Amino acid sequence: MEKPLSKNEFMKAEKPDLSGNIRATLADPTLDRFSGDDEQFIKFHGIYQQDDRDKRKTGKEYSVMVRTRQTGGIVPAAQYLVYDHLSSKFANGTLRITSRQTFQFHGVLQKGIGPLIKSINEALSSTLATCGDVNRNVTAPSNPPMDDIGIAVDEDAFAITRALLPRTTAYHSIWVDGVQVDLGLGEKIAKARTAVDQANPYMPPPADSDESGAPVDPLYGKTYLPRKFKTGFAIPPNNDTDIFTNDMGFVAIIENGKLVGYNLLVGGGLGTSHGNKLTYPRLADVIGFLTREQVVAVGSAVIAIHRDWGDRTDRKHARIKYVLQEKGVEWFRQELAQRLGAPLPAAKPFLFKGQGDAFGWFKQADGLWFLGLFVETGRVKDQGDYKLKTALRTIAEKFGPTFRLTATQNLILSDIKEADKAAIEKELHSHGASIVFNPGLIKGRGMACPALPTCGLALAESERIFPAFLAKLEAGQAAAGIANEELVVRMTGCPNGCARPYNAEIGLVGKAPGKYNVMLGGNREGTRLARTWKEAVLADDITAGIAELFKQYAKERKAGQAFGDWANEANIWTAPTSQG
Ligand code: SRM
Ligand code: SF4
Repeated sequence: MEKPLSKNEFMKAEKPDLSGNIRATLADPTLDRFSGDDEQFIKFHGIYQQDDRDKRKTGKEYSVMVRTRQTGGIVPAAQYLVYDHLSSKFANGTLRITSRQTFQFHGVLQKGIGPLIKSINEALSSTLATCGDVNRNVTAPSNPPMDDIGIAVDEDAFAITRALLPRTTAYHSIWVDGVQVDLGLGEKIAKARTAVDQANPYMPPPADSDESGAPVDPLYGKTYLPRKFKTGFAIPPNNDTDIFTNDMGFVAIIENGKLVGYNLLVGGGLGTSHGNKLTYPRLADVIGFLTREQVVAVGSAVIAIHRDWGDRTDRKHARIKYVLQEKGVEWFRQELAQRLGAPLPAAKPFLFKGQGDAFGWFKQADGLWFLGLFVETGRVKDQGDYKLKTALRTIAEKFGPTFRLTATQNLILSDIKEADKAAIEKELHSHGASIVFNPGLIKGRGMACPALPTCGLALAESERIFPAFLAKLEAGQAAAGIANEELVVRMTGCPNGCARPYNAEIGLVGKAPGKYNVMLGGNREGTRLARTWKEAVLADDITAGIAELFKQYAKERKAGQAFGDWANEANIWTAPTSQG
């Protein structure tokens, strides 16, 4: 018997413009939340309904999280200043850099959503399709282009971003035209709608129309994709975007100093559910080679394969990684060839040598400078004497650098004049943020997802306990005589994998309050999955257990061998292991 389609499929088919009842809910001042199908529709608009989980005992306090779109993590200073202002006015006062190079606003109340999203659009960004069954934010190397190659990769990332945006007009009609507020943001943002649309790199091209004149999305059709879809770009040897974990990846191929095209990767994805064997983390397969001119056509064809072949009956099993795994790479190559009219040539050789961000000052190719900054768990905030948010606002106002969000939740300030370097450093030091320059190689490589109190899916803490957890691991390293050696540690509050623990050297995956599955054996290059070493362990027991492993590693390792590479081969696996 054929399995029935999932509920979301009916919902999308009924309202293909994705408008739901959002307008009516916003217009009703008595409502403090979205309900029914709208909880799903708002995701396509970049909004997640949440409640403060610390307060559940006394009743639910609703708010939303809003996610922006920033291809390659690029945020001009003027846009950053608008975000800074909005985060204080409409959100919880913080800005959260995500593991896919975007910003999230948390704790936005119902009446603030309209002005917030309208302002984001007027600041020349968007929240359209940063969530939902569509292509999400496109990641790309966050270091400023050092040459023509970096510039070309950024251009291609923006080209595919626009091509894969859904063409619904409901988004702009609800949030941009439909919200009537004077935000008093002065000249920092363009006001005229047409000028904004023309200047906004995230404005989707117009939709097609059907026989009745109703708008139709030429790529996504009426029911969009079976599930979310993620695209990234990487320039070897640095795998800073963790390219193998994306549904679709473009790996730059450079010959004689020139970008000749990309290798196409398809079928990565990390989300799993505890106890559901149909779900597992998977790294992408290398499919073939394409030229720059083919990026949009090939990217659209891959999306169309997910659209047509992804599982629309079980949302837990609906990502394109399952199509690759179950139908095979050869099947995928042939399906793609059929859609493109010819097969892609064989992939070209490439090699990743590491990932992670560099901290401190670096000279750009154009003679200007960029500054890599550590942002603990991606949270830009003022807390006590640590006032990173104020420092960044002052720097943006005085020096106007381009902000670049990294896929490890850190920040780069770029396009800085030599003469401004000392003043920028002073600004950060005087706001108690000296750590941003030199976090060490364990904090600087680490990542944790938001988890509690905002994430409705969290089973355990993550962001809030991560700094203390890393401090204990650092103490374990010191006791083993390997202080401050590079180590990729990532933690999530549930098995969805938002901070990508499944290919870390040490990955912690929330299983229950206070307990985590411990994954070991991923590598620094991000090209190997970790395996479950122990299940449902208390956080304190994990640090004690790993401290013992550090001692064993210090004794046994070969020259230059990383912890993850050692763990993958060492005699430490007591039980049959699984991935996820
Ligand atoms: Fe994620 C759902 C946060 C990157 C896999 N993710 C969520 C939600 C929206 C929870 C929800 O559905 O109610 C989380 C919001 C928490 C909060 O309070 O902010 C959330 N995900 C995040 C972020 C903010 C984590 C971070 O530490 O930065 C990242 C935002 C990225 C962005 O800007 O677009 C984020 N999520 C990821 C990644 C990593 C990546 O893409 O590189 C993954 C693993 C890769 C993958 O997609 O397989 C990831 N998130 C998930 C999943 C599991 C999907 C699956 O296939 O099973 C969910 C749950 C779902 O979709 O049902 C999820
Ligand atoms: Fe929430 Fe789980 Fe993602 Fe963490 S990994 S943000 S707990 S969905």
